[in-house]
Amino acid sequence: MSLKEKLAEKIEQQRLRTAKLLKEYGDVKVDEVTISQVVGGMRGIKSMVTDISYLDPEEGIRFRGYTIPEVLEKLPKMPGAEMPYVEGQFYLLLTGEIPTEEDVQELAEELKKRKALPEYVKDMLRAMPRDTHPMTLFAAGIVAMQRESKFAEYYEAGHFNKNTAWEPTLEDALDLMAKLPVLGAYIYRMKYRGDTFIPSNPDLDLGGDFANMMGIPKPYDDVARMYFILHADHESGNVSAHTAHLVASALSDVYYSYSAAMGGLAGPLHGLANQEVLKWIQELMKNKSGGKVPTKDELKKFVEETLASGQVIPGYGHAVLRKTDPRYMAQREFALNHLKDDPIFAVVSMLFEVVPPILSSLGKVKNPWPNVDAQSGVIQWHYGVVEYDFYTVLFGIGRALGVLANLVWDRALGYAIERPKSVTTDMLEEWAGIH
Ligand code: FAM
Repeated sequence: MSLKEKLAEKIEQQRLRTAKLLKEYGDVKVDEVTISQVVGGMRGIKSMVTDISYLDPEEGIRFRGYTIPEVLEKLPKMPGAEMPYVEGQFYLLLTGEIPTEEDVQELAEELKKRKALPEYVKDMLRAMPRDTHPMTLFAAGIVAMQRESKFAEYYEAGHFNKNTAWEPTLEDALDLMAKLPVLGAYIYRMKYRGDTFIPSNPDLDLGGDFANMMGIPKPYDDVARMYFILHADHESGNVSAHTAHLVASALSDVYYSYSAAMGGLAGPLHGLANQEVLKWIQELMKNKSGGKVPTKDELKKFVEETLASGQVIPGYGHAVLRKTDPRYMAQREFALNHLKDDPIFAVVSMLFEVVPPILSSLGKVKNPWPNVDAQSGVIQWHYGVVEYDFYTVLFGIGRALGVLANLVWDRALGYAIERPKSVTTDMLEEWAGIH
């Protein structure tokens, strides 16, 4: 069964579930909302629905019900690879099923046909000042390709219909997913490697071809596969996923939606933490331990100094998670195999011992354990991707897997345009009994 046929079958079943909930149980209460949630970024309010991933505070992310160790174990791998095909993760997120090797090959072939980056995108990128931030180039490249949108064409032609709108959206999602690694690598080589574009190799899988276009030898292909799979999705309420969903709810196509999402991912509170970790460790090694791996006591002192100066320890803590992020553990396992002699990884490992007891002793930190970002920048640095600014682009390529799967389902289930209600401060004061 092709991916499209499989999706059509799943969508039909899911529509019945959603229709029943709406028709028979539409008045059932899901949550209550407090003033601190309304003022405080809507934190924790249950007000969105997605089946692509769910973040359990104790277990971490589950992709379509599977934990990270399960995903890494169950998804098909190519012979000789340590990490599964990225295409397999996309198939899982789209359909909810672990693909067979044949399913993966079919999707990989589909993506290969679609990966050519239009020449006008390259021309546009080259016309922009070379010191433009790579995320700006990335978002601009995505929105520039909006003219390719099959959904926009279908809508313009007056074909819009709630039953079929997911089909051109799937076409757009496949097109964009195929092109993002090419766009990312193009930006990297243009900006940081003297404008030496490496063409895509049509025989390679998504992760393998990304490593090829970046110009980085093995095992960077596995690093790319791991990075994209682990960053694929983190529920729908985070800034990038939510932005894409919101923009798409106006029936904007995936190009408009995903480029807007990248504006959110570029923000310091969202996509930048991995570079903060690296900067912080390198500052420690430069200023405190003469360029060498510090002793445990030196490290403890540095952690305490950072806290005393009012800064947070980057890479530690999480808004929802309450244990070590399984994405950290998966990357740590890889690093234990491949980065054993890397001095920065030695510090990362030592921090894993030193930081949690110190943060716990503060008594206010809800999660003293490391998050995904405590590890990912270090691995990129090890393989020569030393340009911090580029790390968010990598995140943006990976995050598309989940966000684009969500956008296909948004259309399939006919989710409404988002329009939460805002209130005034006077009203809050009145409800609080202040007036
Ligand atoms: N170091 C020092 N203090 C910390 C801390 C850390 N790593 N994590 C939390 N705290 C403090 C926090 O600042 C707050 O203090 P105040 O009450 O004085 O303001 C207190 O502990 C309670 O915070 P919380 O409820 O445990 O965490 P939040 O939900 O408010 O914030 C984070 C979550 C991720 C923003 C926070 O843990 C943090 O700033 N961590 C360091 C930066 C980081 O690693 N960000 C990446 C997050 C990553 F998962 C991602 O989204 N990419």
